[in-house]
Amino acid sequence: MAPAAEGGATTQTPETVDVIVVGTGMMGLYALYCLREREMSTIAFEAGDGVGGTWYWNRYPGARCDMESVQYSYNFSKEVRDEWNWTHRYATQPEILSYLNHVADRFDLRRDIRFETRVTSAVFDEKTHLWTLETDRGDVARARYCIMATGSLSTPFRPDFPGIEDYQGEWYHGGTWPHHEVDLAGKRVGVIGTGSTGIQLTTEIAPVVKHLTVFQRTANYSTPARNRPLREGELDEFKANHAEWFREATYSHTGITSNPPSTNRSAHDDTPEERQLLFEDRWGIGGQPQIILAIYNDINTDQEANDMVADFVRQKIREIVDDPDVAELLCPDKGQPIGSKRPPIDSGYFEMFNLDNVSLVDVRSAPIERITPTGLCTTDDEYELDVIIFATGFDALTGAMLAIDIRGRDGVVLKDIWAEGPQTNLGIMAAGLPNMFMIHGPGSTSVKVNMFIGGEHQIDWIMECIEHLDANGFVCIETTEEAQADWTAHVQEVANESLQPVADSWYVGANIPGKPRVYMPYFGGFERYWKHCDEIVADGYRGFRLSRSDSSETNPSVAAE
Ligand code: NA7
Repeated sequence: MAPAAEGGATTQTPETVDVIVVGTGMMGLYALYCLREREMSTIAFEAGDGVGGTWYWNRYPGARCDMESVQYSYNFSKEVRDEWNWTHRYATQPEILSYLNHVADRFDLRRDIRFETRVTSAVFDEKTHLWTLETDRGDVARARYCIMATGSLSTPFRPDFPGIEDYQGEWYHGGTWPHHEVDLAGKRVGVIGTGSTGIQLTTEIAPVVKHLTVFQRTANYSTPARNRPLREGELDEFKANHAEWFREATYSHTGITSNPPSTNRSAHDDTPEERQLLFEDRWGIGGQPQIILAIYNDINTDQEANDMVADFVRQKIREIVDDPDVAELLCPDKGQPIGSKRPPIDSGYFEMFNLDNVSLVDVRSAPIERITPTGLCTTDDEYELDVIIFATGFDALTGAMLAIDIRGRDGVVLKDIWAEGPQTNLGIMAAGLPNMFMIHGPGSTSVKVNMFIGGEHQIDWIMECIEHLDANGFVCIETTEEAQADWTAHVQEVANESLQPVADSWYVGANIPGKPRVYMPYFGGFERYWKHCDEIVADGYRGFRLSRSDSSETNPSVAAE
């Protein structure tokens, strides 16, 4: 224990390691594994009392992944693949959390992890080229490199409705669901929000609650998950053909393969009758959103093509929901292209509105004003509720990084440089923050690509980069402002070629009051992204400044710019 200085402050010498990893979700764990393989010293800080990140926190009833379990898995270890057997086409949260725990145990990763410890600040020292991180438990640790595996959807957002402190019922947020059993049976439950969380959760709890009131601000295009146990042989076949699958996924836009795949033609190439047949067929197959959203190759870019699919989903909603007024409310507006908000998949969501104990309240026309001691008030009515569940989403992609006081070279403060929206190079580094790497950062493929494939690729890139620096006597890598500006502009350009930025989604930060409206993920596709990353390396880390300890030498490719 370090001696206490006069006045009670400690003069503790911070422990110094090669790399600090922040967060031990899917990618924090993989980063730890890679560092262990390279015999680099490391500490990981984790806010939860267990590993798993998103899958640790989001333990609300019905939580499930909307990507096929076999594809939503690590690729780096054949052993893990061989020994782990997914049970369903789409895995539940507990199953995914068990998988991540299994990986942590298998590679003995826990011994480097400090649980229940949240990083509060990270400050770069230009003289020593070390980052100093502090935590809410008083840890002070230094490292040559930081890997910020802080998650894309890890900062829960709860609207600031007045009155919550006087509410006498129970309230929960999907993203911080308690570990203990929550008994909703026989209760009047209100769920605010109809994103993926709200859709999964309401469908699961509707049969047990006394009454469920769904407070909807924006209707959502949800399509059937048609989840089922994996068929005999299906898993073995996937494992046996993993290499081919991996190649196909790597050369794809999303890092995901779909069966059936896209027709690879325009929606305009088919007659209305042909389209209808195809839509009906895909609706019957169901599954991950691509099954329907990628039927044609212009759904994401051509408003008319998009309308064709959107109209079909609206037609389905009207067929399923008995009450025509409720059906109309559940139909998304024409101005919201399908796929421009994250598309949910469901297991009977629209059917749920035919139950007698379920009602839908439109809080777009009459917004929620306040929480009362016994429920909540909208501008035109009052609702008595025993339980309120906030399924109101997350401060996506930038929230977790901005929650840490990050200060880089020349006193650069991340909050200031991202005040008008995030700026990064490749979504991996931000100017002014040398040796700090982000996983799934804004400007990377992140949430638009299979997050295992995309994240593993980024970590492999970072490992190669650190090896390159160490092997060549460099102590620092930092993106140049110019390269960052170019990449950030490219991210916007690519998004603007599509319908992605049209809706008020968390992709553009529209769900968080006051957040700058900027399309944050990279929508150029995985193949284009990793090829670009490779080219940068092949060009001697083009756009990055590499320096030695006396700052005498910089990357020749930067000097030549
Ligand atoms: P989402 O998709 O951001 O959904 C949040 C929902 O909460 C959405 O329907 C919002 O309506 C609603 N919301 C937010 N604030 C309010 C207020 N003030 N009043 C009423 N309704 C509100 O979060 P999820 O947790 O469902 O899903 C996040 C991702 O996790 C998901 O996309 C998958 O990638 C997995 P809005 O649409 O903004 O009008």
